[in-house]
Amino acid sequence: MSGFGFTISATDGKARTGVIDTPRGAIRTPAFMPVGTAGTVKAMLPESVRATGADILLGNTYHLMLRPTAERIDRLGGLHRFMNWERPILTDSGGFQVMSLSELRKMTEEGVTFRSHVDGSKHFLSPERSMEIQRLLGSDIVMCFDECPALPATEDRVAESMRLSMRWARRSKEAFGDRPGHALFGIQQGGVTRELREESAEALTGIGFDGYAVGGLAVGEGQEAMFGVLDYAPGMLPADKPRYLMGVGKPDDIVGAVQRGIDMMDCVLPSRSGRTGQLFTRRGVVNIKNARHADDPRPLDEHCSCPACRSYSRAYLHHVFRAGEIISSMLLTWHNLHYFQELMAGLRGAIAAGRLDAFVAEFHARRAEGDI
Ligand code: PRF
Ligand code: ZN
Repeated sequence: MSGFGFTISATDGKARTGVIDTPRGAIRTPAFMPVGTAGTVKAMLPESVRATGADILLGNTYHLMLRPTAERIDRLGGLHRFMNWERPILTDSGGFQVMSLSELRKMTEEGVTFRSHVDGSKHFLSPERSMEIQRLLGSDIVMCFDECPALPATEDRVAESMRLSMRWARRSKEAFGDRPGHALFGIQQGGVTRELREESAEALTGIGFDGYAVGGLAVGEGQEAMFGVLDYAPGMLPADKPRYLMGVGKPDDIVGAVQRGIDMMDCVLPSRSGRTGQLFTRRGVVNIKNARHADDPRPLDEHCSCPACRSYSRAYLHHVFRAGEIISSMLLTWHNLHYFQELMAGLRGAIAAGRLDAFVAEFHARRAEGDI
């Protein structure tokens, strides 16, 4: 991956902090990637997303191939120009979204045929087609095409699925080819079974990738089981390459994952919750819809420097949310993304200073106090 480099500047226990250098700019790690599924982080201008501290966004093969199509985005100069975000973009490969969103799926060794959730039209995704779409989009970090088995699943089903994903990883690498300035990440599968995670890690490291994702978690197994896997899974992946935990998570999931050696994460939670009135603060979750905020002149969090907290009262945020005003989604999303990025900055600083344990203890203690 020429043009790419991962430099770890400090470690604390299993946690690491550093920088992924890309031709489109640096990604400070541990990094949180806001989700811009359909070419937008909903309710936010790209410059506002940047102002929250994001270095990289996530985009989705599945959504963009259906609408407006990868070919159209390519003709219009690629996803960065199309959505006005010139910094790095990581794109997910589509397999996971096909499983959760599409209708009438049919999977074979070759790939997946499915019907669009938008208009019912028929489509096909394979490792080769996913690599082509991610190339047309101009993605900086391309993800292998994999399958994430839905839960509940038997261990046999998880093993079979993981082995299919490893064959698809080999085809993804072959189809990706040699693209200077672009990186390809492998995705470990294997559910909550240590032996399967080991087999998957060996297959991926044998192929060789620019980074490695831990997939197949946060799919309903619960935090304890997820942390159980994260106690060993990151250690199976090359220490000198970025490790990305896909689709995680809540603030306490993020903290636990970073403590276990994860460098990158993404989640719809801060943006989606912004639109449903759930706000993340140092003292836990605040539901702005709650009547107790109706007359409250105080900011949501007096220590937060986001626009929602700097210039508006809880009473106002409550009012615009209840009234269904568009500014509600804008302000609440901004606050949540700002909170997540501040958390990442705090984690990076704590790792650099060798005081991650103290940082995590304070993180949990403040949340235990609750909103006041
Ligand atoms: N694979 C891919 N994308 C994903 C996942 C996965 O396993 C997950 C699991 N949490 C989220 N997004 N390709
Ligand atoms: Zn705020």
